[in-house]
Amino acid sequence: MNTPPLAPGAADGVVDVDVVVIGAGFAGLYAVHRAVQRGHRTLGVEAGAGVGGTWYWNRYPGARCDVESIDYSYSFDPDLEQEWTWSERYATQPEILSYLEHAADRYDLRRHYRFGERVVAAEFDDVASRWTVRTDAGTVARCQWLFCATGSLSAPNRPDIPGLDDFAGDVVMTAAWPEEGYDVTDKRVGVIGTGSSGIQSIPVLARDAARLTVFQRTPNYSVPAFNRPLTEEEQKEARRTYRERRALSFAGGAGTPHQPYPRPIWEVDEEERRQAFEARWREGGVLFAKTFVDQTIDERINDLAREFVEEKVRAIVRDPQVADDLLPDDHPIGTKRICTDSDYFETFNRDNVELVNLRRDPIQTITGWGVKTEDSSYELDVLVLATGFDAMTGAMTRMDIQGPRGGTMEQAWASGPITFLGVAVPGFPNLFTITGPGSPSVLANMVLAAEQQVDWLLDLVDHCRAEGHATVEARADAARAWTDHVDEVANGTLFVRADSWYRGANIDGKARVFMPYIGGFHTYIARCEESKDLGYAGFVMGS
Ligand code: N01
Repeated sequence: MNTPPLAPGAADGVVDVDVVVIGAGFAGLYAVHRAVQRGHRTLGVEAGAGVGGTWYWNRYPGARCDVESIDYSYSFDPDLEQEWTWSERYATQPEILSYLEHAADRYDLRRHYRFGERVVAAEFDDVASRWTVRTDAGTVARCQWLFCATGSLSAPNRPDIPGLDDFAGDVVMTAAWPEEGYDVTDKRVGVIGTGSSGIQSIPVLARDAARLTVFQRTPNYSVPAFNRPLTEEEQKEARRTYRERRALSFAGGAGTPHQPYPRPIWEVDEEERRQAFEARWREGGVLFAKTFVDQTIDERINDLAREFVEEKVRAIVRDPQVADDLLPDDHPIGTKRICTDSDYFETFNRDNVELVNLRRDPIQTITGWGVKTEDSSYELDVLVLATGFDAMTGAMTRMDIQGPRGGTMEQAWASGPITFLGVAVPGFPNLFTITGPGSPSVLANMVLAAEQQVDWLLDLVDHCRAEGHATVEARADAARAWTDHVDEVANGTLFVRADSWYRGANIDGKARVFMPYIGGFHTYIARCEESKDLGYAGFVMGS
């Protein structure tokens, strides 16, 4: 294995490597592992003090993955699959973090990393064909290939609410939960935000808090996880069938082995339709969005799915007004990611929990003592911000990335991210994005999506080396055509009817462009292979 010459290293204090990988989440760790295996001198840089990425930062109570644990795990090493035991259907944040720590130790990855350093800038030198990467700790690294495994949901959105900085109590963000934990016992807690992070944390916070006030601007669809420990039998079965399960995941649209109901909805009677919805509801969580084929394309099917879920929610929530307030009326079901909860709707039956509908009674200001809405006041000890992320592009545009012809990434993506195959950006040679915009990313299984992209990109790097090319860059026309295709496919679905973070709609001033590729994981892989078979069509190489 190669060890990068870590600081102070070279005489001028600059770390000189072949590959820099930004990030130590699932994608970054895998990129470092594979790059080192292929003989590249590799440096990883990570802002967190340890590995984990999303699972390092999002330590809020109740944090879990909404993809089943046996699917949301590395597939590249069958030995790793056999030796690791997932204890529950949906893994908790601590369990996923220990899995990533185990992977980091098992493949000896930590020694390639600098932790606790945030990359703030990167600049490409056209003459030397190298990136210079700078961190906030003063590290300067030069590399030929820059892999940005910076995460799709890693740039937290701190809302611009008047008076927020005046609040005298504690403000905690779900996306940057204190590492030592935060105890809400006997405190008056306010939660702003009812996306997945809010919906997962609210039931757990409610158990300990003296009072919990939920400030909801937009309700979301949520389906219970029906989480439970995996039995020994299930664990054995998972180990026995991992290969088939992975094959199905790579051949599927969303990177998991689950398929929609085998018959089209219009060929089944009402009884069978209800049973199909009920079965999917009981499977739990986000999978409900794909009970029937075309559920997020055909509004009539979507309406039937929506009605089924509404009935379920109304049966749980005792106060009909609260139930009404908790039900979305602004988007087709599944066109924002369906949340996966444990006792979310039941929590609103508790005496110590109150829902504030900000659409009826908006926040006017935050004061030293709490939240003042137009009609009421709420005294609080703690404010929890579950207010989401500048998704898919934020982590990239918050760094000062300068291409060789003068433009920054922020400028290049001002009207929406433009990429070829979601991995390369015209004007930014030798820079690659992993699970970035223009790729299936958040609409697939992030772990398998990262593996596929990293392997494909390292093949591209090897190809360049073998052919004596120092640079590779996405062609502008190929990137335009791919980005138009990403847009066109999204426009054929109901997803464009939702003001979601998929479309940048949660961030003021952000371009409204549907960012992930919704054509399916399998289709995307085929497109990547097609380009490779044609000698990496869509790229221009230079010496
Ligand atoms: O963020 P979100 P998230 N005043 O953007 C509200 C993944 N994830 O962190 O919709 C008042 O969904 C905002 O309201 P509105 C998953 O892919 C997965 O919860 O803008 N409210 C919204 O309610 C998920 O989709 C898991 O009107 C304000 C909330 O904050 C993605 O991450 C767990 C506001 C933000 O919701 C993001 O989820 C967690 C303001 N000024 C996350 N600003 C699992 O695997 C924002 N809001 C289960």
